[in-house]
Amino acid sequence: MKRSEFIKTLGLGAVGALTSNQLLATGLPPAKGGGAAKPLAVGTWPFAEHTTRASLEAMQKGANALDAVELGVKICEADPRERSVGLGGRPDRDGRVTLDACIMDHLGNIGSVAACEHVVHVSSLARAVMERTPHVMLVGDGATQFAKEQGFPLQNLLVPDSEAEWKKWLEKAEYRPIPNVENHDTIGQLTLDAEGRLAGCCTTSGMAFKMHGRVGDSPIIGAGLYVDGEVGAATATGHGEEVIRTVGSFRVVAAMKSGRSPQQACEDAVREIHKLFVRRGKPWADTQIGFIAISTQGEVGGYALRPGFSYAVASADGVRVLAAESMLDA
Ligand code: SD4
Repeated sequence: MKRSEFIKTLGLGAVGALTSNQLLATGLPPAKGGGAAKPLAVGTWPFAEHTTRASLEAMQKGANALDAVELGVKICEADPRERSVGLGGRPDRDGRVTLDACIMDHLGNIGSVAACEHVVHVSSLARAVMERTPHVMLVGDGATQFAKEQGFPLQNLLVPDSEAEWKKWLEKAEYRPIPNVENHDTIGQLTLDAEGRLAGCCTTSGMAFKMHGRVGDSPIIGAGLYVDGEVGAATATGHGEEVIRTVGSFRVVAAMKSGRSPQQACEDAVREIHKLFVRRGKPWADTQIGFIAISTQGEVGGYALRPGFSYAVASADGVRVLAAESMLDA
């Protein structure tokens, strides 16, 4: 099935219809400074071209940032061809697909689920934790139980292609993340609506063939995602352990609060991660980290440890997929 047909099956036909007259440029330098007009949506990796476009369209029709960000990432979660998010995500080393997600709005409302099985739309489940419980995070069986109580459909998330890959992996059973290849599909998306409200959501199946129960940065507020309604928002992708170690997304937003641009703040955070690799004497050859950020003024930033990271920016100017600048050459 073509992607535009797939999007239509989700009831988002207008999203596909816009494609022909939108600008898609690959390999452009990242947008720096100079805020885009509101509304604005930014998301990690090339598939965010579709998810940010959907979010943008929704906001252009009056949706708020929170509804728009959830609507966008759900497209990716439902797509079985995206192999690190939602349905079709790669399993852990025991063959179980466990998903991580979190969501945050401009007021500091947060919700998160981690190591959650059998639920496609963990972004919506994270939002349900935020809006319908006194807690901010549910994990494992508790998250699935809550999903069931809330009427979320439960299903097998392991698609045949992922199962085949896992079986092949079992032949060697070597856990060695390969940047931009094996683990490149976490979606972190940030939205700024017409009223100036920010929201963000991060959703993933995490590192492929991880230990069962492993939780990455993506559902951890401050690590995989952070939103400050008066400053800006940031989200991360890549090697989650390193992002948690540095409280990466909070670090980016905190730097913006102290006057750094989104671009500078993303660069600072990547450099800090690299500095800790050096200080701890740990190798960084097999790792990738990427951050994206937006300010309340609509400025956009994106930066990575090494080449290969890209992100989509959707605004009234069109939808562009940008190759992020990186700290290392390779
Ligand atoms: C994790 N940060 O689970 C996620 C993986 C990822 O691009 O983002 N890959 O560590």
